[in-house]
Order: sequence, then C-alpha cells, then structure tokens
Amino acid sequence: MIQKEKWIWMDGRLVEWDRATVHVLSHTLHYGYGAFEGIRAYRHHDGRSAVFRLREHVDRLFGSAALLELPVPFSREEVVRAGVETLRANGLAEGYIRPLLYLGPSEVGVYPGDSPDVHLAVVTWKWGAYLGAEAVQKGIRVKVSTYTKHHVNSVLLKGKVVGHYVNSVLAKMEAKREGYAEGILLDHEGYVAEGSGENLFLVQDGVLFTPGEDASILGGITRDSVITLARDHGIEVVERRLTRNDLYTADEVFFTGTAAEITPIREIDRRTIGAGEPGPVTRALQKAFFEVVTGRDRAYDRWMTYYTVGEQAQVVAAPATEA
Ligand code: PPE
Repeated sequence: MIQKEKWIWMDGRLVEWDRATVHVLSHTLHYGYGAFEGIRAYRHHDGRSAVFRLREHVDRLFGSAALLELPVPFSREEVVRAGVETLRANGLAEGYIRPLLYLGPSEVGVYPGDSPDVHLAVVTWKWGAYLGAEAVQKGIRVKVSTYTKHHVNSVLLKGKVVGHYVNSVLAKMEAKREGYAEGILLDHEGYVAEGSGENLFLVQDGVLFTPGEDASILGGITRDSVITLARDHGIEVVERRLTRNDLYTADEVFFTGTAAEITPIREIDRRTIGAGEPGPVTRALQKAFFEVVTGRDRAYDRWMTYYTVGEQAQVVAAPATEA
C-alpha cells in the first residue's frame, strides 16, 4: 500500500492528499488517454538530496504529450519545479515522483475535443524496493508472459501513456498469480521486448545485450544510464533483437527501471540463469549505478537536480497558469 504524504501538487497548487481527487467523467479514466512519468530522488551521502535525471523525465513527459497531441498547460521549468517542491513540501529527502497528465470531465465519447482540457498532478511518496525486499540483492524469478507487447502501430510506444499499461497490468497479474515476481513480454514477432515496467538486459561472454530503441520498448532513462555507465566502465554494449533462446542461455539477465532500479533475474520459466544468483557484470553495474545516484561517484553530476529538505521546508505553490 502506498504510504500517504501530506501534499499533492495539482495544476499549480499544493492540495491535501485526501482532497486530491478527480471527477469521475475524466476522459482519461474512461479511455486511458493521458501520460505519466516515474522519477526517483535519492539522499546523497553528503546530506543533500538529488532528483535523478529529472530533466530527461520531464522531456519524456512532454514527448509523450506531443505524441498524444496534448497541450501541456505548464512549461518544462514549471514541471521540474513542481517535482522538487512537492518532495520538499512532503519532507521527502528521497522518494518517487509521479507526474500525471490527464483530461478533465469536459468531454464524453472517445474524441477528446478540439482543445482538450488537460490537467497535471504531481504526486510524491516513499517507494522502496519495487520487486520485493530481496530482489535487488538476490535476484528474482520471472516468466515469459503469454501477453504480447503492443505492436508498434497499435499505439505510440515511445510515449509513457496511461492506456498502454493495461497490457502491463495483465502480464504482471499473470506472473504474480503463477508465483513469479514479473513477466517478460515478447513482441508480435516473438522477440524480447521488456518487462511490465522495466527494460531488459542480458550478459553473454562479458558483453551486454539489450533490445534496440527500434524494439517495442519504452526508451528507458535507466536503460540509457546503464548503457552509459557500462561503456564508461569498458563493458561492450550491443543493441540488437533478442530471442527467448538468448534469455535461457544468457550468463546474466537483469531488469532496469526507475522503480526497479537494477534488479537481477535469477530464473526464467523455471530455468536457472547463470549460477542462479546475480552475476559479476550485474553486480558491477549495480555498484556503479548506486554510487552515481547516491552521489558517491560525482562524474555524473549533470544528471542531478539537487534540493534540500529542511526543518522549515518552504511550502510554496507554483503560480497557477491559465490553460
Ligand atoms: N518499460 C516500461 C514499460 C516502463 O513502464 C518503465 C518504467 C521502463 C521500461 C523503464 O523506464 P525508466 O524508468 O525510464 O528507466 N516504469 C515506471 C513505472 C512503474 C510502475 O509500476 O508504475 C517506473 O519505473 O517508474
């Protein structure tokens, strides 16, 4: 269950958590036409806090909105500030940020109207281990889903679109019901796409492989961070199509995502991967990643939006802008 915080940012104002409600005729609630983001902030070892790759997430939100032809009634700068202000208002030195673009109740029917009534909410909360307490250390057991990832022409896959996620929900429920932590979705041709909420990597003979940007995947920001870190650490990275065969014979497999961070996979479809525990490349990348996000490795300062949470954290709502 989500741990309640005090404030939720809605259209430029901080609203009390329990009052942050939406009309039942919200078009997004009926048809899934909306977009969201998931962003993490980490406490650094020097006492400061930083949101990890906040600008890239805000850019992706605007990209999703553009794909959907949704006019965002705020500037990128205002969305960046909303994320940080909401964390600070809730006294969160670390946590998860969920911006959500959704439509109001002004239209019924599939057509969202000539000028959609777009709203933005930004929720922040403490989110621990996404795939279970031991997942990041010990790795998880997963299954290849019976659900196929959307065809590239069914939806606009590079957008983080609300409605796309029914596919993920079904795959996740199936996996959990069968005793697995997560599902791996294949694309309509049978090639590996991604997890319900994660990108996938595998290691074979010391080389890191992951489906390319042209695959049926979300362009994950953690995926991009891991590719960058791997190359900077001298690990070869190859983006290419991967098969179920590649999964079963890999030395190591892991998921990446803002919520999942870097989660090793130790078993797929009851087949043990490698030694059945996180392998050396996965461990090295986890170490590199956590050193970056917690500020021990300062070489990636460009990825940080620093903020502080004081006793007297100021609660200042951004000015509401006219939509
Ligand atoms: N693929 C999908 C389908 C996906 O939802 C995510 C993020 C990723 C890949 C990884 O992207 P990135 O976070 O930029 O590295 N999933 C978000 C939502 C998870 C949820 O259950 O809600 C997340 O990790 O925040």
